[in-house]
Amino acid sequence: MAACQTEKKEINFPKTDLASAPLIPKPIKTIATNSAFGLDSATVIYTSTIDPEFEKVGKFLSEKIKGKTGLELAVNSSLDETTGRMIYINQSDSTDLETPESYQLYIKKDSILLNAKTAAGAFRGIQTLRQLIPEKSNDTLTDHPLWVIPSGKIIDAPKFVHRGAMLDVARHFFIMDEVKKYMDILAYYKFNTLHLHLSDDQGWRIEIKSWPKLTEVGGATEVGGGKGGFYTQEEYKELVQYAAERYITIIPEIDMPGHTNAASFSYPFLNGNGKKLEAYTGTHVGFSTFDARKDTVYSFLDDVIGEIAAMTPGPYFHMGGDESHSTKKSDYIHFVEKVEKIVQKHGKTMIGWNEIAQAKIDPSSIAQLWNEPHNAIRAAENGSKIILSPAVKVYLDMQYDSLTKLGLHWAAYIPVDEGYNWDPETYVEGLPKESILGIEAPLWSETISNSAELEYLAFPRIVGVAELGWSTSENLNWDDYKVRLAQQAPYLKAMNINYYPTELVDWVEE
Ligand code: TNX
Repeated sequence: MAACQTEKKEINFPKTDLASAPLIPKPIKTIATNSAFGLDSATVIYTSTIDPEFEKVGKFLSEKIKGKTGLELAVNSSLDETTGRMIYINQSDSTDLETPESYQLYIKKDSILLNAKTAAGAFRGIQTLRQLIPEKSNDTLTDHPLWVIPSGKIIDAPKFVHRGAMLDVARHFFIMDEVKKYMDILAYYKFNTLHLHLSDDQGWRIEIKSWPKLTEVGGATEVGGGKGGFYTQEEYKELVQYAAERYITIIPEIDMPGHTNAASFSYPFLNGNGKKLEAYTGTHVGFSTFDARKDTVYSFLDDVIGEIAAMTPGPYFHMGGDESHSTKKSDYIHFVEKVEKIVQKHGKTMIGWNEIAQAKIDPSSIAQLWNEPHNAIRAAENGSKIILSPAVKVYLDMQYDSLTKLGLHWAAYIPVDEGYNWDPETYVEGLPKESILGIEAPLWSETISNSAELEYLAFPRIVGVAELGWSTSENLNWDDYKVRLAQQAPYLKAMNINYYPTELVDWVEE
């Protein structure tokens, strides 16, 4: 590492207050020291180099700083940089860093030190730093533009290990760039999981080489009669890679035994409802089912799950399992237990919607609560972890109110404050805190088909979900949050995010 010295000329910063910076999610602890770090073209970034991932995090930061300010900051430059201030991203073994995603940020006049145990922790930490860089530079303090970052100390760690968003690419297909854009913003707010709902009655969206008609036939439809679409295996791998660069895990979901019309329409032997198959482009649920008593259905699923598992480095495979209203209960239970074995055989942990708790699932399998607390509690009693996605609070496809155009309202209207004003740790009575893996916000796509529509429903509510998943219960407070949310407007606008400008928030104009 090159030696770094203070810039000769002292800058007289106006008094700053790190503690009132509009950070989302709110860190555990922030201590302001009322001075500032001046980010400018002479600033350099250094990182620990033992784990090469740290250097990648440094490069990611450099790129984002360039995008926001135009500054091009060198990362681990071998030149002897003696004039600039330094941002150092350090791999630390400090026992204060309790989780892999914990980080500490020390901002002083001449240096910024980011400590993390893992590159994932460093990555979460640089999001905080990005949020602290003002949109505009200050041109009056010195003879060149300076971005003033308030000084102080931030100690931070996530509340939940699982902080997710789900995107339904089955009802309407979303192209790669749309999914990537969503991931960019998720990363900025410290999400670590993207669950892709890859199949449903209206479409099958992932290429399976051993069963090509799934996409040739099942991929060609969507709600409303549009042309649908699908990801080739190469494209899916690209999404997985894009996610990994943001320390986001992709969870692939193939929904079954219900929600399977597109699959059965492609390969009719799968069908278990005895009815004539047609392509489906409406929005009803609960009419389709696989045949849970046919061996060939399980050989098919072995291929499908095997191919998807092989392309998915993350530990999970989601088998859906919701709303199988046309499957006999005994068949449903048999099916879930069979599929769980296949998922495990391919080295993955199974996740399913809360209905799977009716079966005798392995304690390692995970139940995702959406509508039946009793099934979540039952799964937890069996030793399973629970992902919280209660429809009345975090379904991003619910309308904000009766006047907002996009979305549904079968569960509730969810205004921005109501989506924020609940405590995931105490929400489900009788569910012990230790059983909660985390929180996830699903976005079903019956009424949306492009980024602008996706964003209108997701933003700003998903930003609140980020805070619910990360920040301690004591730090959750709507009045405090809404002031910070208002200050996200310049970022959301810069990212060209079509957010819903709720009147509950006094949005900052810039
Ligand atoms: C329920 S939530 C569903 C989805 C729909 C959604 C619409 C769940 C596990 N199933 O199939 O798209 O409602 O809000």
